[in-house]
Amino acid sequence: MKLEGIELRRVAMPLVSPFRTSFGTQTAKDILLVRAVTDEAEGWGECVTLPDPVYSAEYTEGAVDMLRRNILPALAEVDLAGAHMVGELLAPFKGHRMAKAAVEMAVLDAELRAEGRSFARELGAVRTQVPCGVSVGIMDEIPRLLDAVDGYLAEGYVRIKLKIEPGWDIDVVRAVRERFGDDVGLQVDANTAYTLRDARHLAQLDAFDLLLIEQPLEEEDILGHAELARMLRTPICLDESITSAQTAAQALTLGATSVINIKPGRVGGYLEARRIHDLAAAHGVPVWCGGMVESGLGRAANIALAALPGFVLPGDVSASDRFYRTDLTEPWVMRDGHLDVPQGPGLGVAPVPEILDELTTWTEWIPMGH
Ligand code: SMG
Ligand code: MG
Repeated sequence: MKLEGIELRRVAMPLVSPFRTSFGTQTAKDILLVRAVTDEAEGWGECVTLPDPVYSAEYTEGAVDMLRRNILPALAEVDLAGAHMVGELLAPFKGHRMAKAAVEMAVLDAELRAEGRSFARELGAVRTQVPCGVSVGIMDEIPRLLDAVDGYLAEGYVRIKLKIEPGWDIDVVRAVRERFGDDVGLQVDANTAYTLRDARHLAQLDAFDLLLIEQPLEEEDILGHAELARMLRTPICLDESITSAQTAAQALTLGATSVINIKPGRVGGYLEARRIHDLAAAHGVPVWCGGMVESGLGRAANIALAALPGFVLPGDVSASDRFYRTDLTEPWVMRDGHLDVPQGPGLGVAPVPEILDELTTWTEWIPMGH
């Protein structure tokens, strides 16, 4: 396989409704796509950065700069035999895992399409369908949230995740339990909004039999999470803190997390995501697939990943219409609370050309010949 060039492309995708988390409100996505063109096939990668460094240190303009300045020049220098080489080639550059992950995904897609193999097969999927969870944003008032949850349950989502922050937590969870009962799979995500001083407050969540509480404390506070874990019955699940298989191993050893949210972008790609899955499986620790409001491209790869055996909890893997009226690809449609794992070569889906053209705001072609 010979990499001929990489196209960077940004697409503007309006959200069906504002999505509010403890770090801000999103009303549209400005998605950075990476298209890898090889002599045999082309492949798509999706960068999951946000415009500002509010979820993690990365941000979209920074990713574009990194790709131009370091990542793509490093790949242009070698004969790239496949996606397995990308991580090692980029290891000299610290961090920037979302930018690295996007390129690795594009190269992997091109490679798999050329060979006629799917992401699911390559990663080790054991299921043909995955159950769908949905992440529900912070709202102005509880009745509106209850309506939203009601709608998602009616659509068939098998698990609800509530975004929380100080002032929007215990009462909200109580209201959801009172209205929808104890059988609904329910979990919460704080996106680092609390400190250890909130431990007794957060312990009130123990009354509601939640599947887990996601990332209550700061990204770097592994020991704080370990201490909090000893004070709560609700399992702690790290998201932001887990940036690699190495940090995952440390967090598990220290007792900071008993469940892991795996997001390929956050950890540098689907291959590192699989390593974390394998590590967690060896520890008997459940994992689930997180989401970053991906288009149909990133969603396809996430569905394939979520079909691995250790993904025993429903992920933030929802249908296209959870966020988008028009997706870049054919829409992902949920049936009976599940999505079908794509089986075609590579991602098994590609952007619809007319939709892609219409939503594109910028492109840049970077030749790779050497
Ligand atoms: O893609 O369904 C999705 C979003 C899931 O809540 C979600 N993601 O911290 O887990 C998380 C958040 C980060 C999203 S901000 C883009
Ligand atoms: Mg999270």
